[in-house]
Amino acid sequence: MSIAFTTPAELLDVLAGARRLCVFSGAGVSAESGIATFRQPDTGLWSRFDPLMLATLEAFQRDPALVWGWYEWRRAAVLRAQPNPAHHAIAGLAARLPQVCVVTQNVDDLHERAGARDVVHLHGSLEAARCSRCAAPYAHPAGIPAVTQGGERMPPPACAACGGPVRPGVVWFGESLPMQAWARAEALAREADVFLCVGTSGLVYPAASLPQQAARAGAAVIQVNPDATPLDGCARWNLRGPAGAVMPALLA
Ligand code: BJW
Ligand code: ZN
Repeated sequence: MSIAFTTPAELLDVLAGARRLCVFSGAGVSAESGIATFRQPDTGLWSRFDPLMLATLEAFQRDPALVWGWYEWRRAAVLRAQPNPAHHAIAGLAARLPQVCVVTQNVDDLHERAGARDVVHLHGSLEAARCSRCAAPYAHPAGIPAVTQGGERMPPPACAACGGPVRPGVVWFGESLPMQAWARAEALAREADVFLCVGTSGLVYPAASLPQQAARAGAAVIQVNPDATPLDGCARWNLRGPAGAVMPALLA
């Protein structure tokens, strides 16, 4: 069932009665904070940048300064951004329901900054850089990196332990998801009675299999997205609108 905007009473009842709610989020949740999504025409990162040049291990090995500079540019944007009403509404759900977990594909920390306490990062984090050789964690210096545009080169720092090049702590195409995070996400999807997908195109696997897994295990799947996605079919409700407006309405 697709609706224009008013929240159906039955949906509000299902949400209010949720015992185990899993929120599954994507880049659309942070769009209203000014963080670019990936696949939207014109504004999406992949409409301006080639993922094969930036978001694979081969790209990093070929041109580490290009890749490191691009991720520092994106980290600077996140440091300047603030959580929006969607992040706040998601964090607010925890005060009303017995168990709320957020499984996010986002590499920003806006869920946490809005107050969400249980956040699983499937695709890593911009703040979790590590050595590409020995995996030692790297702590970014405080402050906002001085990269003003995507495409500006910046050599990656050298690892303090082994001298190897430090890499962004994100999951690139062809890489496995962090094992513990993925195991937890699958368990949360299977155990959820309500599974809420917010702002994801549902195109990137294996993350995109979670709504299907949840639906098959009996969860009521709700989707919030201004556009149609491949997840529409497994959602009991498709709420078409921006997360910053729809999510607060779900708590009203
Ligand atoms: C709003 C809104 C508003 C806008 N409010 N909504 C099975 C089938 C086919 C392919 C594969 C497969 N299994 C694996 C693959 C390969 C690949 C893959 O899935 N490719 C597909 C693209 C075809 N997957 C992988 O490589 C994964 N690894 C893996 O499978 O390992 C095993 C393996 C090893 C070796 C070989 C093969 C397999 C890893 C995937 C890692 C994804 N990494 C990225 C980059 C992370 C780092 C970075 O940030 O740079 O993660 S790609 C990018 O996409 C990022 C995102 O987390 C991810 C998902 O995107 P998301 O969040 O859905 O954003 P968008 O832009 O796509 O959508 C935004 C949505 O928001 C839209 O719907 C808008 O309408 C909506 N929206 N404003 C609400 N205000
Ligand atoms: Zn090292």
